[in-house]
Amino acid sequence: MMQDPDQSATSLVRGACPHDCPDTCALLTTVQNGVAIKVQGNPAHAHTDGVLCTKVSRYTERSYHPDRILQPLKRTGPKGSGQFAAVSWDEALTDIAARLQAIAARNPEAIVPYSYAGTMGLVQGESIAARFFHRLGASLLDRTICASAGGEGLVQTLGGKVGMKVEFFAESKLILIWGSNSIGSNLHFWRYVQQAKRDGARLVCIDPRKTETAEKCHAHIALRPGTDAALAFALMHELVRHDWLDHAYLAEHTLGWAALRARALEWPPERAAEVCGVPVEQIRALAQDYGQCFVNGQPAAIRLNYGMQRTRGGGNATRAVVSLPALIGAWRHRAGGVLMSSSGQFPVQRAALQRPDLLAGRQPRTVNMSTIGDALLDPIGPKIEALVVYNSNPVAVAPESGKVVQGFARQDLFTVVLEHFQTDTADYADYILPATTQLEHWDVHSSYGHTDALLNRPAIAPLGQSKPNTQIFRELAARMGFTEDCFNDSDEALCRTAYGDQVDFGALDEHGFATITLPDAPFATGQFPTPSGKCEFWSARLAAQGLDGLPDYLPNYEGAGLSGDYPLAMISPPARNFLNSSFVNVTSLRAIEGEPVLEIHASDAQARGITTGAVVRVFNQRGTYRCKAKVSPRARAGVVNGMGIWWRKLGLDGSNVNQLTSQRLTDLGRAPTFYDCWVDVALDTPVQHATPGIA
Ligand SMILES: Nc1nc2c(c(=O)[nH]1)N[C@H]1C(S)=C(S)[C@@H](COP(=O)(O)OP(=O)(O)OC[C@H]3O[C@@H](n4cnc5c(=O)[nH]c(N)nc54)[C@H](O)[C@@H]3O)O[C@H]1N2
Ligand SMILES: Nc1nc2c(c(=O)[nH]1)N[C@H]1C(S)=C(S)[C@@H](COP(=O)(O)OP(=O)(O)OC[C@H]3O[C@@H](n4cnc5c(=O)[nH]c(N)nc54)[C@H](O)[C@@H]3O)O[C@H]1N2
Ligand code: SF4
Ligand SMILES: [Mo]
Repeated sequence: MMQDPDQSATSLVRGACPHDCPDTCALLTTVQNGVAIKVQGNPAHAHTDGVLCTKVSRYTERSYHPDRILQPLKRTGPKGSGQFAAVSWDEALTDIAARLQAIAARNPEAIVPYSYAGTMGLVQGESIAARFFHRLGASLLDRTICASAGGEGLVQTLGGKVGMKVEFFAESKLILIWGSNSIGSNLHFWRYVQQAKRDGARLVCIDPRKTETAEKCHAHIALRPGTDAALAFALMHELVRHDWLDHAYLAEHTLGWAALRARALEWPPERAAEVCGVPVEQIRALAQDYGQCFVNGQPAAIRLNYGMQRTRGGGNATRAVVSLPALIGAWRHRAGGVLMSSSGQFPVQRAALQRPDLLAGRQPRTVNMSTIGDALLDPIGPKIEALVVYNSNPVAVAPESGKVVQGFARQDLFTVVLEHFQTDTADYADYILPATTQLEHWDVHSSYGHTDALLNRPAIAPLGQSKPNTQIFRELAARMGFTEDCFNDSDEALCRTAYGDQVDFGALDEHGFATITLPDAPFATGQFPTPSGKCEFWSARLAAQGLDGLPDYLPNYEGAGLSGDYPLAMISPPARNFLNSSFVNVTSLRAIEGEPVLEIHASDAQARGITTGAVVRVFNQRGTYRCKAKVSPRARAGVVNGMGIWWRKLGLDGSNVNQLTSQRLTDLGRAPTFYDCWVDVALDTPVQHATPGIA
């Protein structure tokens, strides 16, 4: 903590942004007389550069929100009605422990933890919580809802969630921004892109939606959702045909080139143009740009993001795209290669934090969070009798909400939700337990968009009766009779455990961040963390599972152009002023987003008599969702964009886009296929707002 020189009651506290965002900014919170009055970016941290996004600049508005849950609540009305009464911590924890104990006595696997990245903190995420569920022998959770298709693609091809260092994009001469709306979702990366652009770099955006990022690039390839692998193969085809290939790099540092080459030759640009729904000239031009970087010895970089892996073939598409840099030897240069996630660069001591040894030989079943609707209604294995939800809002964010809601509404399900707010999920809880925010607790953070570790110190005391997740699970453990010493570890001690001696805690403590030591060009001479040490175009590990050892193009399950009842493809990418479903209840941010909106191309709108501002029904076999139409050049023909994950209860009709998404899983990584979704749209008569006071 830095005190003002005049020793007034004002202080600046160093922290880290906890949100699920690749930027992981370093924060400086101004505290006056115990009250946080301002949250700013830490200018000493290079990636943050003193700048925060609009959402987190208003952080105090979220933490001191009048709707913050500040005491334990017990349900008094029917599930979903949102009726609760305040109870004491003692009453809540005693009752919860008794309920869980009764279930565990029959079968601990009937208890399921449900959590994701509401906070990315390693301590308030899976530390004491994981110890608690391991000790209990509860079901394990497969945390697949965001990134596991792409993650698996990365692991199979490059060997881990590894890639270029983000700062070197500033020196690239060609940047492909692929499946990412960087200005909306990765703002600090965009600063490096602007630097490169000033120095003459060419920028190409590959995205079905004409985003604010696409508008600022030199070229935009608005392909159909889920067709990225076809585009990648056509690029390879052109690289082969023109011999824009780094033969030495291919020979020394890759595995399976002959086979990949043969597959690429099946993809002339004309074929890909047909599949992707883009002009063939665009594909040729992109191949030319990429190939010329090789010819001229200039660095070419790809910023791949998770937006392109939320369709059936997302894992394979990732494998195809992350194979590209090896063809032209882009990895030889520190400003060349690809970055999808940097999270694998951090030496996180997971076993020490999460203590899987507490399972003591038990092997509980694993429940996939992405199919929680089906798991609650029609379980594989023992029926789910209790859910403990923290750091997530599944009723809003999980696919096929109709089934998720039906599952959460089960009378015989006991649900505990640790939260800041009464979210859509909390409405279905038996108990809501008030959790602290990042301003009120300790944590330590990795990043998936840069390679600095960060420390978060509490800036203020917990508001009301709220407690950190860790403390809630400590107290629950005590009531369950778990006496292991590890439940007594303090949050500060857990912060030290997170990286053990792999990161200098003194540096973290002094500056609030510490850079992980890594080579500038990690794969300049191969040394991929794969079994072979090479970039694995062909994966023996996948082949051993009976899967295709090579990447391939797998068409979507659903979507425009496929035969069936629903003629439009729908994607539902993030809204700039929300963070998944977080911040939807912050009035000033919701005011910027306005209302839930469906962007639709003029031709698709005209065919349906739809104009901007009209209330429309968006529907398919899974359900109907009402929102406002916006006829917009941001939408390509045949694809509609349902923007943002609104809280269901703050939407027009008490639902959101996930009413329409399916529980089908991706090819690799068991992940959801949010953007592999067909729908139709029709004009609707205006409806009243479901919730009073939401104008
Ligand atoms: N402001 C804001 N920032 C966020 C988030 C947020 O909700 N709001 N969410 C955070 C989270 S959880 C994550 S995982 C990260 C990354 O989250 P991502 O989901 O990668 O989000 P975006 O960077 O917006 O990129 C998604 C882009 O992919 C495009 N897209 C959709 N389908 C396809 C496809 O098939 N192919 C291609 N090429 N593009 C496609 C969409 O139109 C969109 O512009 O962002 C994080 N940052
Ligand atoms: N249709 C569609 N659906 C999507 C996506 C999409 O693009 N389209 N994106 C998907 C992606 S990429 C992701 S990552 C998921 C995200 O889904 P979630 O991980 O569920 O993210 P959020 O919706 O932000 O909800 C996080 C919740 O955690 C709470 N929280 C934050 N900090 C703490 C804490 O310290 N303690 C406790 N107890 N609670 C805390 C917040 O108040 C918030 O309600 O959604 C997925 N769903
Ligand atoms: S949400 Fe992202 S951009 Fe905004 S402050 Fe947090 S890390 Fe930075
Ligand atoms: Mo995500």
